[in-house]
Amino acid sequence: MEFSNRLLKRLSVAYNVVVLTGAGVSAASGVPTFRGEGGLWKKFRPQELANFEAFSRNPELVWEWYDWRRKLIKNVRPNLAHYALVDLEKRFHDFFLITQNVDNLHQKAGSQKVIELHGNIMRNKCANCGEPYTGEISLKGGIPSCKKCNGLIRPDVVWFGEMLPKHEILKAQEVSMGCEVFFSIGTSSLVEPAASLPFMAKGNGAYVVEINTDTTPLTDAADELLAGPADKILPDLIISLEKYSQNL
Ligand code: BV8
Ligand code: ZN
Repeated sequence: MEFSNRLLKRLSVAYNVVVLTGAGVSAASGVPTFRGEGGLWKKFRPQELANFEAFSRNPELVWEWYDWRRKLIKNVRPNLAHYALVDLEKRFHDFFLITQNVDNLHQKAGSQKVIELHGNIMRNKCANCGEPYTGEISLKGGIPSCKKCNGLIRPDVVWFGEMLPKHEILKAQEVSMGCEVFFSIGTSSLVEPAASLPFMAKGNGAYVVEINTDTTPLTDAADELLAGPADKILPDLIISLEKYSQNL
């Protein structure tokens, strides 16, 4: 893939770069996205699963869904997009990887500076007092309860209508507003407050690049859309950046 001189030039002198990722980055690892073909929302209805009311009404059903996703995620590996982001992290003095994904694949690939906006499906906590729960989850024996307050244990992910973890969203907004180049990769740019981050970056003078197989509500506002799969585009970008820097 060819990249614009504008992008390569900016990246070759950039000090701080921020990346926002969504489910599209994990697609090549075999993790279903939410809204695309074969997406999770096609088979299930979000209002029945990814919110607290659904969990209060039918915790077993919600746990079945997460257990199914967790088993799927346990068997998948990071793909070339994840590894390219590990490489990209080493090239800039200040680099932050903000992810909406809960699949732990950025950490598995070796990314260090990951800001998890929507939690992590591999972690559990008490639905009542928030106490982390490190025990095994085996649904056969029923949903485990909190040792502290006897509340039900739930996945440590952010559901619709729930506030995002304060530290993470504040840090994500801070670094987005202070970066020179902002990448939005593999996200439908629909879920707030994550979807506003590229607009905040742009409002503060960042060069905004979208990498997506489709267009999204961000596309018109972005400085560039690199159309295609992230697991192909990102490794190509690393190679082009390497060549560009050598010819400087
Ligand atoms: C909150 C749970 C305060 C974890 C998820 C009305 C208007 C605006 C906002 C709202 C509104 N009403 C309510 C809201 C707020 C709501 C929201 O944004 N709703 C939207 C949908 C209208 N947000 C919230 O509730 C958030 N909390 O705001 O609290 C508040 C409280 C009450 C009321 C108002 C405000 C909580 C948000 C977190 C929700 N949790 N999931 C889990 O089970 O995983 S959301 C779910 O969507 C995932 O977490 C995921 O991270 C997130 C975003 O999805 P994407 O990652 O973008 O994935 P998607 O499938 O959509 O897109 C994939 C993209 O990749 C596509 O563009 C595709 O083209 C592309 N692609 C595919 N393959 C590739 C690729 N790209 C590149 N390469 C490829 N190979
Ligand atoms: Zn508790």
